[in-house]
Amino acid sequence: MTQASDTTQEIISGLQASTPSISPKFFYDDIGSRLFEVITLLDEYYPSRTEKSIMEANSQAIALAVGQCDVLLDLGAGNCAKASALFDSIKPKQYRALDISKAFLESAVADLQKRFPMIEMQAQAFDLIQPLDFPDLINQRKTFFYPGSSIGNFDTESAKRFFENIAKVCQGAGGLLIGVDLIKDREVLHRAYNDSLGVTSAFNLNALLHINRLINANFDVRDWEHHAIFNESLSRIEMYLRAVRDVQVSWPSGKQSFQKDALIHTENSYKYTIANFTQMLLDAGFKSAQTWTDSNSHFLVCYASA
Ligand code: AVI
Repeated sequence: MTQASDTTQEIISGLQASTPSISPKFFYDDIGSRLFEVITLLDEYYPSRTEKSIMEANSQAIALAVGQCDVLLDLGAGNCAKASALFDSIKPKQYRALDISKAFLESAVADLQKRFPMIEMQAQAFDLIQPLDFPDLINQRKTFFYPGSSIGNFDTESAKRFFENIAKVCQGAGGLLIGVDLIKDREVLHRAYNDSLGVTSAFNLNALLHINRLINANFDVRDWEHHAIFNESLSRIEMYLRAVRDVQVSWPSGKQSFQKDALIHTENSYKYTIANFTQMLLDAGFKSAQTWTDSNSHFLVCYASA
């Protein structure tokens, strides 16, 4: 099966499932990536700036925990800004940026290479659903970097499997530097995913425009509204698109009806406690975990040693 038809099949199966869903990876077309950048600037969306401030305030302690860094592997590197902010303290010999979009990554890495000519750099196209396998880095002490609470978009079983794989690839040396969002007052959480400017709403609705292009469908964003709630029992924000009227959507090989108020699930964003997050890392095979947080305990930065 070709890549294109795999994607088409994945989207159609999601739309036709008994609980319709769209994978959160379809948020990130050109517009979606920019909307996400705007989200990170919003007052209500505290995770990005809080993580940055924790990293800055504890840069020396983090560098000490990481120790020697032969290779910094930046999982979901984007514009590489978060990793490059660590270069002066962690001093990696090699930097490998991994992300789905290689073209975007290559230009970010090329710019970075000019600023840090001493660090050997590579851009590698990589989807995190692929097995983590770096045969060319065997015997190098690896530091994996996974900031931004992207781990929150995995369910807890997948997160644990992901940690097990990283611990295994580390071969008893190096580790994982990760940022994760913490459980907090539900109003604060609610506002972060229901901002007053409606940027998160636009980000969510834009997935439909992306899907239209990918499978040649005819979603009309005016038929849908953003819906985000905190599910306390599962410790996660759940994002949905809700039909504001009866809707029929079609694409070349099929169609799907949605009744008024029907939901399409678009994202989960799990929130952790410090204790259950560090326990998950230890259960996955890491030897120890050091943590840093902000004065409100809104966000956690953690280094798990392999
Ligand atoms: C990328 N990810 C960690 C963000 C989050 O908070 O789960 C995506 C996001 N969705 C809505 N706002 C931000």
